[in-house]
Amino acid sequence: MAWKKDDLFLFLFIFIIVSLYPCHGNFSQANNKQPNFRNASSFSTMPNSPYDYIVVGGGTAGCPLAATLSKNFRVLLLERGGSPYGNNNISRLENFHQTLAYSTPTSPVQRFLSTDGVFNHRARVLGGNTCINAGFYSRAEPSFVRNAGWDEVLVNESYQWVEDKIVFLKPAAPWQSAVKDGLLEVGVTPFNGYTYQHINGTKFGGSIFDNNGFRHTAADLLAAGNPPNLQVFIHAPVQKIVFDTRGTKPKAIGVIFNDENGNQHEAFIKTDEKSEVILTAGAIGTPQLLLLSGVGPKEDLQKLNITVILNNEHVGKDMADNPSNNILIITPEPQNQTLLQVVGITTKGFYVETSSGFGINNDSIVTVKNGNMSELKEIFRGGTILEKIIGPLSKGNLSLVNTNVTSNPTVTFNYFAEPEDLRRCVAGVSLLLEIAKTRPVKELMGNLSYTDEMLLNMSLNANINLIPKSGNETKSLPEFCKKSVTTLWHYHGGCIVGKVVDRDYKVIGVGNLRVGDSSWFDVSPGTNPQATVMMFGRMMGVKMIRERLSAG
Ligand SMILES: Cc1cc2nc3c(=O)[nH]c(=O)nc-3n(C[C@H](O)[C@H](O)[C@H](O)COP(=O)(O)OP(=O)(O)OC[C@H]3O[C@@H](n4cnc5c(N)ncnc54)[C@H](O)[C@@H]3O)c2cc1C
Ligand SMILES: *[C@@H]1O[C@H](CO)[C@@H](O)[C@H](O)[C@H]1NC(C)=O
Ligand SMILES: *[C@@H]1O[C@H](CO)[C@@H](O)[C@H](O)[C@H]1NC(C)=O
Ligand SMILES: *[C@@H]1O[C@H](CO)[C@@H](O)[C@H](O)[C@H]1NC(C)=O
Ligand SMILES: *[C@@H]1O[C@H](CO)[C@@H](O)[C@H](O)[C@H]1NC(C)=O
Ligand SMILES: *[C@@H]1O[C@H](CO)[C@@H](O)[C@H](O)[C@H]1NC(C)=O
Ligand SMILES: *[C@@H]1O[C@H](CO)[C@@H](O)[C@H](O)[C@H]1NC(C)=O
Ligand SMILES: *[C@@H]1O[C@H](CO)[C@@H](O)[C@H](O)[C@H]1NC(C)=O
Ligand SMILES: *[C@@H]1O[C@H](CO)[C@@H](O)[C@H](O)[C@H]1NC(C)=O
Ligand SMILES: *[C@@H]1O[C@H](CO)[C@@H](O)[C@H](O)[C@H]1NC(C)=O
Ligand SMILES: *[C@@H]1O[C@H](CO)[C@@H](O)[C@H](O)[C@H]1NC(C)=O
Ligand SMILES: *[C@@H]1O[C@H](CO)[C@@H](O)[C@H](O)[C@H]1NC(C)=O
Ligand SMILES: *[C@H]1O[C@H](CO)[C@@H](O)[C@H](O)[C@H]1NC(C)=O
Repeated sequence: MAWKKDDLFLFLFIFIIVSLYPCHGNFSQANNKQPNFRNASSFSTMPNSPYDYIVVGGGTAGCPLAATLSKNFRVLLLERGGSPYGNNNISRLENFHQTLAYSTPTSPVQRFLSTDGVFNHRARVLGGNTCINAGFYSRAEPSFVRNAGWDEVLVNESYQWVEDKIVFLKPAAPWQSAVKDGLLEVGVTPFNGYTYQHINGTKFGGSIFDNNGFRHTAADLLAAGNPPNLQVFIHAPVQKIVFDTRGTKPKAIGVIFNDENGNQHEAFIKTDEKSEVILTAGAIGTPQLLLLSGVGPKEDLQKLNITVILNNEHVGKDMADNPSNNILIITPEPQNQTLLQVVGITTKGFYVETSSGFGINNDSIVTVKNGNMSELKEIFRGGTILEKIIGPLSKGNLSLVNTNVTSNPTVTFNYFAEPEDLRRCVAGVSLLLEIAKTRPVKELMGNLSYTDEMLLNMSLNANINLIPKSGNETKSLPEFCKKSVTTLWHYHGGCIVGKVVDRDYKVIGVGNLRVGDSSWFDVSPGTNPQATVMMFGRMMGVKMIRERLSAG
């Protein structure tokens, strides 16, 4: 369509202009340098001397971690997916929904269905979920940092390191401002303006989409690495971790990975005490890889004939995903597309966010309908206001279906198993219904007007999941919560601190192996986690360098 071409043109035009001038303010990263990486098959032609660190998974945490460690050490980063560069499905904000709906064996999005009956997605591309997510950026609540026992100064510096490179505070769109006013009207106060900080009340947060709707990703952070020390390979799915089991405890010594032609390679770390394999394959990929490598519940591993390296029943347990429920606001006119910009940080155990105008063309409507995907929900004029509960307290688990790393494991989240989670959802949906009645939101609806029951009913019909309905969902908010639940994709867990990893995120009972991603979280940090996941990658790298240098 012509408007898309014009849009691209405008973008290229601005890109060129910005590239020619020194960088200022919110446009400063539009000329990000593309980092160096190669296809995995070329690994065999590289000088194959051992590494100080092998980082598995070039995602949200893996990229900043590898870049940081490469300053002082020799680092290998292996990512199963391809390049995000030059792919407008990833780079353009307006393609967010279509890209999520498009899942093939090699696409940047890998769809999965949890046993709860809720469709979900994981990334398979350099940059990880920052290449397919909704871009919203907001720091963790101060108590998360305190509970983790982190050095606050280093935490602040590490957030700042990320923000300087790929985060933008862009002016709020009209839809987002209307919902902001609605939030203030129902008492989610004070208004805290534009900020990355987590403060009770209503605020506009940051985004990894810049003012032109162009996505910046964790892959861009690799450009901050030290090239002679940093080797990055794409299309490099790691099959398993290699252990030396001769000593008193098993030690990780390397990894086996495939290349894009299906050929197998091995890479090793140095044989000193300090070198490590670090898993940053995400909350699905990291526990999966531990299990495939023989670290996990003995009985489950033996059923698949996996040699047990370490029996630990907690690997893959405590999987969680914050349940999210929404209402749809239908408007007489189509709305411009916006993804999350405003957030209500309530004191009642939930957050409120909103998006609008889903930019879906007729072709993709057909695609989505034929594929009967969850994304069907977003075909209408208007927007959606959602609540997501804090935590959650409900936990599930993950287990292997076979020994092929390409297969999605079976994942269960047990949404609302804990009554407190359900209570928070009911409070959240009640507030959404109140927001829908505020003047600024009613103005968006023009002459249209809806009862609570109509709003709940529209949401139930639009949010496609495979959970059986009972027919009484619009009469009971707990039923509504359980039956219309969706994901905001903040799934985490599987390698919990104190159970699978220690407080330095080293795998308990195994040497030279660490976890560096959202799989160690027991709650999801902040209103949305990506800020803290990237910050953590940077912070852990700095900490590891400092510790090694001070140890001499
Ligand atoms: C659709 C969507 C929307 C979201 N919206 C937001 C938002 O607006 N704001 C926000 O803060 N958060 C959002 N999130 C959540 C956030 O993006 C994730 O929590 C975060 O990115 C997870 O980071 P991670 O490093 O744990 O995993 P990932 O970023 O997934 O990184 C894991 C990487 O490891 C790779 N990998 C996996 N297995 C292997 C293997 N065996 N070998 C080699 N590589 C492997 C994967 O391909 C991937 O690149 C969203 C997530 C999704 C999916
Ligand atoms: C970016 O834009 C926001 C919103 O207009 C503004 O408040 C902020 O000061 C800008 N940041 C910079 C560094 O110019
Ligand atoms: C982008 O997504 C569309 C489906 O929405 C797909 O047909 C197309 O091949 C994708 N392009 C790339 C470069 O992956
Ligand atoms: C870190 O940043 C937060 C938010 O700006 C601030 O409240 C806190 O005092 C900072 N901590 C340190 C140690 O600088
Ligand atoms: C890298 O591998 C991918 C996937 O097989 C392929 O499409 C691409 O052409 C390869 N690139 C190079 C430079 O060989
Ligand atoms: C495990 O090995 C046994 C004996 O070789 C075999 O009978 C069984 O089918 C194997 N199971 C799996 C899941 O491969
Ligand atoms: C959509 O954006 C255009 C261009 O910025 C603006 O003119 C128009 O008023 C917006 N429409 C709505 C419904 O906000
Ligand atoms: C924010 O709200 C929480 C309750 O959700 C409360 O515990 C906390 O003290 C509040 N923080 C501030 C700074 O008021
Ligand atoms: C979608 O299709 C309908 C009817 O087939 C047509 O009226 C409408 O203009 C199309 N919209 C777009 C954005 O192409
Ligand atoms: C996972 O949890 C479900 C439901 O709580 C339970 O039925 C199942 O046995 C668990 N699976 C594993 C491998 O622990
Ligand atoms: C793993 O699964 C993929 C995708 O289904 C398939 O192409 C590959 O051959 C499988 N590998 C093994 C070793 O079975
Ligand atoms: C709604 O229906 C479900 C399933 O039939 C039942 O378990 C639940 O108690 C009902 N709730 C109400 C409020 O009637
Ligand atoms: C659509 O969903 C149904 C379950 O509701 C499933 O049986 C069917 O295979 C799905 N079709 C496609 C194309 O995904």
